[in-house]
Amino acid sequence: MANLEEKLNKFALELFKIEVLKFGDFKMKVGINSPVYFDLRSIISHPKLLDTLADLLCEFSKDLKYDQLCGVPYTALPIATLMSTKIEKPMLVRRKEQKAYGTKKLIEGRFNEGERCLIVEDVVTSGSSILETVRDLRKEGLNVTEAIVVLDRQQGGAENLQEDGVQMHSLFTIKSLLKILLQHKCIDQATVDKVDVYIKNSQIRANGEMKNGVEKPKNRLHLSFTDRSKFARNAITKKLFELMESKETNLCVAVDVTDSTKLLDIAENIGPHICILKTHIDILSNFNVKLIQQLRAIAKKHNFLIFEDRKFADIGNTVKLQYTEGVYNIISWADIVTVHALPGPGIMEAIKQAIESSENGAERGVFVLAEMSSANNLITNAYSQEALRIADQYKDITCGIICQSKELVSNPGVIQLTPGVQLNNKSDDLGQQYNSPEAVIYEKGADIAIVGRAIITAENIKNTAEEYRKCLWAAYKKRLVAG
Ligand code: S5P
Repeated sequence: MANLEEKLNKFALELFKIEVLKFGDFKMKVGINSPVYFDLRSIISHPKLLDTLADLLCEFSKDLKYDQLCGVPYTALPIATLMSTKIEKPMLVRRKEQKAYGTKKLIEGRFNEGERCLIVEDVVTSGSSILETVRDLRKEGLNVTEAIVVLDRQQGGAENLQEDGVQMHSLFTIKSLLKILLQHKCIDQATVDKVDVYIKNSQIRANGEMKNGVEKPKNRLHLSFTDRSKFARNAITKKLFELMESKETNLCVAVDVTDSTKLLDIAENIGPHICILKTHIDILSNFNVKLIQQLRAIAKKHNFLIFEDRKFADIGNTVKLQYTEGVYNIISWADIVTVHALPGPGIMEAIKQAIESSENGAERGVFVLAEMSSANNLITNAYSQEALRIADQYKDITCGIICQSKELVSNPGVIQLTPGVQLNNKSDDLGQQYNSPEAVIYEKGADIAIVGRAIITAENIKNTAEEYRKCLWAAYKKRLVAG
């Protein structure tokens, strides 16, 4: 019978064959890029291998003393299940989200206080996922001191777990795994060297901070717009960052008026105080092409961008036509437009193709709506995350994200815009919800505040725009200092 080491060698080669290990440049949960990625999720498509893995883990943990098993969701759940049936020990499941109804239990399965629970996990980087599970289990009175994992990426996870009283046992370390692959000529020495350097430079604390080497990218909330312009991923975003800093304004005014003359009049008055003028061009009752020429001339004179808040939300082909055709011919004059992610990536592809084939190619971009300001809107957290993913996929055309919470935007090259801003009111009578300029920048993380009626219905529009500009800019400065 083969000994454990031989079995592990064989298993490592099987994992390589089914591409559980990938080499390249991968974005990790903790925020630094890795030259190697270990993705065990696909093992459920290889039942024989899954079974072998469970056998290996059972053999590997045979001397550990425990009463219950608990797999960290999701990848380790089927692994823990198999182990549980093989060794006939009961298993617990920790929910990722607490149930909103019924028992509101976080831990499923029967247990007694004080029982010892062994954690099962696929891969450990900082150890934070295991620690989340450990905390919930301990809250219920379980005794958790040991974890068994398939791969230790050797980035500080073992030490972080140790600090919290959890000892980690791993089938493979990244180094032992690469050694096997090198011996069998699956990878070359250069790859091993690259991973070695990466491991040395990317030791992580449980809270995600780096211990040494490469620093985590600085939080965008504490970087100036000038510094952030260096992270801009397209020409229009860079231009916007630069004009914000040079004009000292992070104010976008929503000029929701129905008369063209009024629109131009307001544009002229607020021009010196804004970085963006936002239109809903279809609410004008007397739209004409001349208006567009005049509006663009004012934008040029006062150096602001025009943003048509079209909120495209149809299939790609229709959106392409809506963007490039019809009486409004939006692409010909709007620097930026808004896009809902609801229809999926096709909508971004449509806009991208339209931009690429237009004369102004490099000077057009989109804001993606990831959250809305209206009460009881139907956007869920999962939807917002998917919207961000799609926006990221189309970084060449994405300038920013329209949302209500700072957590959604982390990349310093992406601008957060937040509407629902007023000093005097908390809401309107159609579901709009307001926050103060200070709160929107400082607490909600907006880089640009979108202000509508608070300014355009004011008695003195010019002065009010100036007041909001000052207030918003001061909040931005305060946020910088706070970092
Ligand atoms: O979630 C959103 C997204 C947008 S773009 N909530 C919003 O209110 N908006 C827009 O911001 C809305 O279409 C309007 O033009 C502006 C807010 O106007 P206000 O008058 O309520 O400040």
